[in-house]
Amino acid sequence: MIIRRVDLKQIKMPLKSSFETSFGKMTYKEMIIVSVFGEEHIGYAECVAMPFPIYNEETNRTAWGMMEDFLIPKLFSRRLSHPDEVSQLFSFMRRNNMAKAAIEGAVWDLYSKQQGLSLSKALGGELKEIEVGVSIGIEDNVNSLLRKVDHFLEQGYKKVKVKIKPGWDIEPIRAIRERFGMEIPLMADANSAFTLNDLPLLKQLDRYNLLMIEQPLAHDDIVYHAKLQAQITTPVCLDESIHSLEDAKKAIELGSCKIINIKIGRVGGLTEAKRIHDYCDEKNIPIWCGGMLEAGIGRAHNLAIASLNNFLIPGDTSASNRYWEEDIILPEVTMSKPGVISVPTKAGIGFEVNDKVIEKFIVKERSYISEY
Ligand code: OSB
Ligand code: MG
Repeated sequence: MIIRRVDLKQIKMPLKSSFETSFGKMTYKEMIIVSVFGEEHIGYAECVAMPFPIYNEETNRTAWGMMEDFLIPKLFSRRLSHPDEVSQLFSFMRRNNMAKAAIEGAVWDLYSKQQGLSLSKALGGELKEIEVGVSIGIEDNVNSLLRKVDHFLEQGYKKVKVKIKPGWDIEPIRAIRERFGMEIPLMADANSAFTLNDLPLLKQLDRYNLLMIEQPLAHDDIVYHAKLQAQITTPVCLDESIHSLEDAKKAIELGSCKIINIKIGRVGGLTEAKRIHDYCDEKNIPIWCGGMLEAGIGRAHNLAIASLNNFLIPGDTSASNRYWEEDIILPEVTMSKPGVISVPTKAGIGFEVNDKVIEKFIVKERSYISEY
């Protein structure tokens, strides 16, 4: 694969409705669109870092700097024959996984376009359609939460995830169960907002037949999560704590979780995501694809990874219209039937990039040309 040019474009797009988690409220999303130029094709990916280092340590600005100063020069320094080599090439750098994943993902898209394969096929995905859920932020009050849950169930979403934090914990879950019954697929995501001191409260959640509780404890913990899992029946799912296959192995060995949420950005790319998938498959640990409020390009990458066989739980990859007035790809991501999205079959990510929308929201851009 010959890569002579990489473009970075940062865009800032308003979310259709604000999204609040235990770490803050977002009304817009910034993302860096990476374009990697081959001889005939362009590979695309989206960096999923946030404007603030509140989910992990990265921001759009740090990711841009890491790509510009280290990752793009490294990419230009060697000729690749397969995108699996990119994560190896980037392993000199500690962390900064979202920056790494953005470049690596664009190379994967380019490679699959060169091979004439869908990104899903290139990754070894076999699922033709995937079941999807929706992640609902912290709402101002229970009534508005119930209205949202009703709205998304109406659209057919196969899993409802609600964000919780101290003070917005049992009540929203109880209210949803009371209104919609004990059987709708429901889970909670705490984004690290609790500690083991909250054990009595977390134990109360066991009454509500939740599919799982996602990342209840610290973002960098696997030890206390194991203590927690031993004392509650609700399965613990790790998000923030898992950055690599190594992390997943340790968490599974310790009993820190029964389920893992895979985000391509958090684990440093598609190759690592696939390795975690394969390992969890072997260990009978169910996984699902998380989300970072991606625009269409990132969403397309999520659809491709979620087409691997062990993605058995509906993920957070909702349709474009759940987030955006207008997405950056054509066609937009829609459900083919209620709660189901078809995995694209065209080459690469399988969508056209809508440059008109990108131009509308662009805040910064730069091209990098290889000197080799
Ligand atoms: O913890 O899964 C999370 C969004 C931003 C940062 C972290 C998380 C989320 C979501 C939204 O839950 C998932 C989505 O709809 O993309
Ligand atoms: Mg999460």
